[in-house]
Amino acid sequence: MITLFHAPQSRSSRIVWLLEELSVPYEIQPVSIFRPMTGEGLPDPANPHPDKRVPAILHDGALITESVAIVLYLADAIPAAGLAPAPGDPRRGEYLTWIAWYATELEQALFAGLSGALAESPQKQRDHGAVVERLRSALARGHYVMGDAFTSADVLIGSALEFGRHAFPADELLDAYVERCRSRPAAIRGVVLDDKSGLQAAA
Ligand SMILES: N[C@@H](CCC(=O)N[C@@H](CS)C(=O)NCC(=O)O)C(=O)O
Repeated sequence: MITLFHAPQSRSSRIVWLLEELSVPYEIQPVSIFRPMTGEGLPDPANPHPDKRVPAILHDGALITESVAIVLYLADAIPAAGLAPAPGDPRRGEYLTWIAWYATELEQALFAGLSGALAESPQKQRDHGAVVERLRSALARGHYVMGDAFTSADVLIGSALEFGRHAFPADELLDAYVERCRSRPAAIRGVVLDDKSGLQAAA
């Protein structure tokens, strides 16, 4: 059994989406977290994450934290879902590249775009432009970052783009991609479960 330690409308929401894509039994354990934007919420003693953050999962006694590690771990653990090319598959390298690119390039460009840091730094502007161009050229070739096959890399990239869409310029390819991700049946179920866990946490 997989247990997801989850706080609504946070980085663990996309793991709910991923678990729905994987179509495996799992349980959601709602936990409270400190929310720096509002100053609300307290770290939850029931959360096994060493920093009391989300997401965290427990699987067969193993604790996994960090969104990227969780996404890689779960997609590999359930190969039948077809969300990750396996080691040895010629597409494995491209898949790992997209996941690492999300963590090291997209997240930074997104927060630079949201915070206004772009205006002060030609280097950040260059990095930000490169992120947009990399995404546009991938999405001009297919529905998802690796062509027409949806992978777990799209869970990270699609959810980050949806969260920070206004950090990037208006663009039909990016908008269509966000909409395509958002309208996947598993993503829609994920939103419902996210809302439900929020109500449970508030009760
Ligand atoms: N690098 C971590 C970041 C996790 C993270 O910052 N999660 C936020 C929610 S979006 C959190 O739990 N914040 C509570 C806190 O910082 O105490 C990941 O991607 O898993």
